[in-house]
Amino acid sequence: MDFYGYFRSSSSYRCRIAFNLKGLDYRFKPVHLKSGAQRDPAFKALNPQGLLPALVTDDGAVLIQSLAILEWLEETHPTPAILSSDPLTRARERGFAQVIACETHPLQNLRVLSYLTGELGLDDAAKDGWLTRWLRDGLEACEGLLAQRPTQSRFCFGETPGLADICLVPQVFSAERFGISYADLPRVSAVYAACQALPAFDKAAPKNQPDFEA
Ligand SMILES: N[C@@H](CCC(=O)N[C@@H](CS)C(=O)NCC(=O)O)C(=O)O
Repeated sequence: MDFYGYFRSSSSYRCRIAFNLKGLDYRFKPVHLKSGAQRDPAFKALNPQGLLPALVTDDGAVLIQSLAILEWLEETHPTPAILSSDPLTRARERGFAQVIACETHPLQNLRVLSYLTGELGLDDAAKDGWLTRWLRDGLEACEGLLAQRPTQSRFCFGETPGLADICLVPQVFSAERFGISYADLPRVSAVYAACQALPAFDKAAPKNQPDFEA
């Protein structure tokens, strides 16, 4: 498999965690987001949306959108599972993942931030206010969902990491990167710490990627 990603990309980070949890190898194809390589015609021929990640399977099929890639990985490499065998828990895991991937992360995306400071002319303080508003909103929702769980557990929805943890960790990492505190969210903090202790998560961290830049 060829995996097109970038060390700091949250949605690439999600896929890297899943590859590691499932013990899958891939050829890494770096796409330098900061210099706009995602808009190069060669990359847009692969993903017309011009966003990371993209995965080219061994059969040459191109997959985009991290949640779709994660679901495909789960269906083609079911062990170890990242989704519960219980339909209700599975729906909760997917709902939690979507709070992050559909409602929170898109508002911190490079192209959105560039539009705020470019076309809309916002200064850095206003941009930081935007980030704090929307990232806190998402993380507070995650804390609420974790508090609602019928059974409290080490990871989001059980004693092994799954889809929800895969989405939560890159989102908390982004909060740290943007200087947004989450210390008052005890369940989010505890799950993040539990995940950080696992090699699959550590190996997927931005600082451990071949294209890492300080
Ligand atoms: N919903 C998409 C999000 C994709 C996305 O926004 N990717 C970011 C990196 S995390 C990107 O490529 N940004 C480039 C840009 O904004 O120009 C997914 O989950 O894959």
